[in-house]
Order: sequence, then C-alpha cells, then structure tokens
Amino acid sequence: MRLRDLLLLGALPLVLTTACLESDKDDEDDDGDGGGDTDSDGDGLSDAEEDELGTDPSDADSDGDGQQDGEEVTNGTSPTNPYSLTYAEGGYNVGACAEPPDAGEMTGGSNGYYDTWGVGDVVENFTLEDQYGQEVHLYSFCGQHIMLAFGAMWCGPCQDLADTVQGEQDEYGPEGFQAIEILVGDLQDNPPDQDDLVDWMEDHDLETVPVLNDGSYEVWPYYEKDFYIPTVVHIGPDMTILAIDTTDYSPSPWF
Ligand SMILES: [Ca+2]
Ligand SMILES: [Ca+2]
Ligand SMILES: [Ca+2]
Ligand SMILES: [Ca+2]
Repeated sequence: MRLRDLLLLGALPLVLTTACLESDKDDEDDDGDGGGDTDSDGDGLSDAEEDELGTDPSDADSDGDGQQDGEEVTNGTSPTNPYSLTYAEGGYNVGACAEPPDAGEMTGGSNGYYDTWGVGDVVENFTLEDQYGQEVHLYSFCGQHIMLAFGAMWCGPCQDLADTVQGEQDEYGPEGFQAIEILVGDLQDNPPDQDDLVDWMEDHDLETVPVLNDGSYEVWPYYEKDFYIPTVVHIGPDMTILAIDTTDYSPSPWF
C-alpha cells in the first residue's frame, strides 16, 4: 500500500508520516542513476554522491574556493582542495590533488643571502599575479609536473627560453605538465608592471602559460643558487623538487 493511500485512510500517525517522507527523499532513486536524489545544498551533487566524495552535503562550496562542488567535479578540479580550481583566463592545466601538500623545510643551503629550497623538498605554496590580473597559486598545479622559469625581460637567455615554453606546454601538457614564467625584472631591471607581463606573453606567444610578477622577490631568491638567470626549477606531481637552478629547460627527461 502506498503512503498516499495510508494517509487517505488516516492510518498513519504524524510522526511516522514525517519519517516516511524523509526516508523517501534520502533513499529512493527516482531518476534511476543509482544514488539518492536529494541535493540538499543545490551544488549539483546528491547527498549520497557527496558522502562518497568526502564533500559537505550541506555546503555548496566545500573547500571555499568560490567554485561549487558539482562544478569542480565537472571541470576535473578537486572540491576538497581550495587551491585546485579553474582559472577564468589562461586555460591553465591545473591539477586535482585531493588536499594541499604538506610543505617541508628548506634544505638547499644558503646562496649567500637566503636559505634555499633543495632537491627532495616539498615546497611551500606561493601566490603571484599573472598577466590577466589573476592571483595564481603554485599549489593549483599539484598533481602535474611543474617547470618554473624565473627570468627578467632584459635577459637574452630568458627571452630565448620563453620562446620555447609554449611548445613544451603543447607537447607535455596532455601528459600532465604546466610551465610557469616568472618575471623578476623589466627591460631596465625594475619591478615589472601589468603591461610588462602582457608584453612578455605576446612577444613569446604564451597562450596557456601564466606569466607571474615577482618584482618584489617574494619567491625567486629561495630558488636561486648562483644568481645567473634564467633560473629553472622542476617540481614533481607531489610538489617535491626534482631539479633546481638547472640547465634542463624542458620536462622531457621526466616524461
Ligand atoms: Ca549537494
Ligand atoms: Ca556540497
Ligand atoms: Ca569549491
Ligand atoms: Ca577546489
């Protein structure tokens, strides 16, 4: 006998009616997709799906990164990691680590001015502005092989390297790679401004590569060994340094 018929008969006490209605919401599979149908927070994932994913069924944006849980699943980013998100501009090859990595200590020794990162270290996140004015986080690329290329606009070898970076991105991106250009100086070796970042992108045909501004040396000194640029760093998918201030200007040895 259906619930409706019982109600018509007046056979059910109110408390049982309520229990039956809740039970129907949670357990029945009206659309036949194999899971419960209730989406309590309206983020596009049912409560049952959220239970499996480890997201919060009563919070549409479990990790608080501004992108809803269902949207993240569709886009292939992690709904439980606030650094894993889709950037509005640039088409960057972001990663989907379920949670941010656990950064270690710097073990690379001093370069005479600063302590530096070393091979095997799990690096800290950094956040710098890109050519579109977006705040870009290193940890957004956790899960990918990352190549950082620090340089300055006046530096010829940095220009030559920048000319090759989009090609490397196109070749290795589908295998899990993101190149990141980071400018520490403009043509006069002053801190770059937004127009400089755009010029660098356009001059070197960087279509899906962020150009970040580190004109205030927040990041670069801790990766610098000999104070010659460009300074290239390779970081593995688990955010461990594979090579630092290296002459390997391509990720090819790791693919
Ligand atoms: Ca939901
Ligand atoms: Ca949710
Ligand atoms: Ca989110
Ligand atoms: Ca996220």
